[in-house]
Amino acid sequence: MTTRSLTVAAAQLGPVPKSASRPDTLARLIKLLEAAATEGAQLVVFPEAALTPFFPHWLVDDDNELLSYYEQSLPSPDTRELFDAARELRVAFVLGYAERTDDDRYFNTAALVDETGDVIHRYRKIHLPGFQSVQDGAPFQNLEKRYFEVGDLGFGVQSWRNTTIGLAICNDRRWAETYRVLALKGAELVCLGYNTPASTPHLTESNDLTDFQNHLSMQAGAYQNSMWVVGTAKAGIEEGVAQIGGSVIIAPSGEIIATARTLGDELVTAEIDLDMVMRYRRDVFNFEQHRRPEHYKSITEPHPRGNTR
Ligand code: ING
Repeated sequence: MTTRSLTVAAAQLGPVPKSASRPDTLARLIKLLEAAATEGAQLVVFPEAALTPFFPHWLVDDDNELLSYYEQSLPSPDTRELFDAARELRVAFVLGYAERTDDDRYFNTAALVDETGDVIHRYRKIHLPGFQSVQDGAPFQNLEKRYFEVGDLGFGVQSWRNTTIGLAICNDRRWAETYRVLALKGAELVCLGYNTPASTPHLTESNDLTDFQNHLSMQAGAYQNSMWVVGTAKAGIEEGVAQIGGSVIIAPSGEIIATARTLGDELVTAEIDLDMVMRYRRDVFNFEQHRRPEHYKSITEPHPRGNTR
């Protein structure tokens, strides 16, 4: 029996400066897409906020500037060329971008676009880190709670070719529920992008562990849910904020099978065996045979002694 293999690529981006025009940035994405197609990739995963600088890192007090960071449709005139290139190359892709809906709601969104250029699935980021208001004295901000609403689509999955894909975005990858909900819905491959500062002003204790905790989160999620995970960074120093790279392709075993080595535009490609998902779900994380949610009692019941002594 032939194994179900798929060639995937993490298309890591270096910084996208405020000074870059959309066509300039789109040209970088198209170049990565073409390189991925040359390497036989069938699915390319771009980072979170791939089309713009990660603008939650500062207070945008000019409304026109703020609105300029959102896409009102996908494809939009600014992204049409990427969709055309994908259709010509017959490569599917995941694109992270800031979404403005027709009724003026704002989300941190990722879209799955198939090899014909159709948007077949969309996810809106649920775990928004950071703050609603400016943190005085901080060298940079995280104002995602100011610029985005909490995603209202839940964690959905999408059948594509002979597999099932789930999407997540950045901070979602740190939460166990992200992977578990997607796995319970049948996802075999989770695609996510991230913009992660190498050091975060209000998280000083973990700042030496940023790279470790980046991979730890995704490796744990992949292993504990028997899923492939592709995590793609927007890396490098973007508008003064040093962001980590470390884009990866992680197997259901939890092993990192490919990783980025630079902080710039870099393609990380691998052929993955989708049937490894089924083997781990048969032998180790067999939810039906071994998982006992009915015995966990209510997960909201506080411990009688309370969880802080
Ligand atoms: N960025 C960061 C992330 O979750 C962060 C915020 C950094 C949270 C370090 C915790 C620790 O990777 C986004 N955009 O979510």
